[in-house]
Amino acid sequence: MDLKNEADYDRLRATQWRARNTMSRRALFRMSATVGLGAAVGGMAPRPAAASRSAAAATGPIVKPLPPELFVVHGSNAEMRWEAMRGQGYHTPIDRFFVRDHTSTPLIDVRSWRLRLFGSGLHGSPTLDRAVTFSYEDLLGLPSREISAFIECTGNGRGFYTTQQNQQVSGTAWKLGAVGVARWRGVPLSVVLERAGLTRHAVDVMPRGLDADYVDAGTNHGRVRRPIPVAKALDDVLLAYEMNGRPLPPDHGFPVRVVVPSWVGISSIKWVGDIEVSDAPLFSPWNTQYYRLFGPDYPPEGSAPLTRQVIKSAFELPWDATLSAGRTTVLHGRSWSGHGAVRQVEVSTDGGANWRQARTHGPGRPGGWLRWEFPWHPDGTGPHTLLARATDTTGTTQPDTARYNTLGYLFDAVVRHPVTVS
Ligand SMILES: Nc1nc2c(c(=O)[nH]1)N[C@H]1C(S)=C(S)[C@@H](COP(=O)(O)O)O[C@H]1N2
Ligand SMILES: [Mo]
Repeated sequence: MDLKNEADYDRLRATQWRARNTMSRRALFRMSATVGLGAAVGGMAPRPAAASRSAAAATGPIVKPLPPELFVVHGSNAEMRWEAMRGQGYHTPIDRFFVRDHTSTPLIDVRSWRLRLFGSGLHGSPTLDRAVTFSYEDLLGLPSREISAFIECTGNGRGFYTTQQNQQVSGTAWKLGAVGVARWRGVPLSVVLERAGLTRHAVDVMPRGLDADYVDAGTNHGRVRRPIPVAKALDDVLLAYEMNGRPLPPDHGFPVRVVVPSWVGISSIKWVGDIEVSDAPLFSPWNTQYYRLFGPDYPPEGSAPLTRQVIKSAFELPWDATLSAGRTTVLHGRSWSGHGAVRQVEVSTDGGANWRQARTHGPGRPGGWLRWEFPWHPDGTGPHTLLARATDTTGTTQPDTARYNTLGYLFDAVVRHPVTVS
């Protein structure tokens, strides 16, 4: 079986998931209990019935329902349909937030869950067996912060390398729906690092998930983990336990996930179990063989490990939408960048020949997105191509083509969105 082939990979995962489900009744019960406890501790109304219902209905690696009007499922991943953001507020509701699982969503018992910090960058906790530990209640008792931030898969837009640029890339062929903006509440990672005894010599911090080992092409890479530099860790990284005002849902990292604003989605480790803090650089497959740029334009070991997401725009429209002729339709969309707030968006309704500025809703926010609209009166029936092109505060504008890399990361080019006027 070729595990680099997505279909093979997905079949294997489906088999593994079915095997797991035959023994999952106790896990489901545990989860309904844990969500109850989490909610009680967090001072919110418990939702155990809803949680066990959605878990019982799950037929794949993802726990929450994935109705086809909201999601396109790619194996263990689920992409949001952009038309599902039409009429929504600033944030992406949980019921339509994309999910990217390397294996499958684990159901974690919050009563026995502990966060463990260890490593040469801490005073007196060199190894995992001498780790500083925090329970869920410990974290809830620490100073908290709430931020709005997007989480976006580094491969978001990957499918357009092939469909727009005629280039072969490997990985999930996402359109633009592997992104969402949520309100995240939790403890700043800096607070936990200070309490754990951070030294002045620490350079890297590596959170690791509690989901299953990731096996790719017959190689077991161990549990999902990726280092972040201590400067970023101390800046704006959150250990989040709430999403949009509720306890984190299982698929998004319950009980606690890392949120690394503006950075590649892989940095935001879900179901975090331990964090290694080191006085020397750390490595994992996720900052060496994945999440670097490879290909003819790059050195053999790849680019430097990826950090910030690039600039993108999306219309809140179905792919191949049908629009009515003879009247004005207001087109809506959102643009975002990991390098700074979006400051301007232009739209073309004629395949890129003419561009006009979209009307934007308030100023852009770093780490978030900017909503915009554009009234359009189509001048004829038939197929049309809509384009949106954003510029951020660094002066970067979306290019016509994205720079090729074999793993199809960081697609930033203007997307050609087909519609039919009839
Ligand atoms: N433990 C763990 N963390 C993880 C992942 C994972 O599979 N396991 N996937 C990563 C990737 S690649 C992305 S894009 C985001 C997706 O977050 P979401 O599923 O909440 O949208 O989580 C990241 N954190
Ligand atoms: Mo991702």
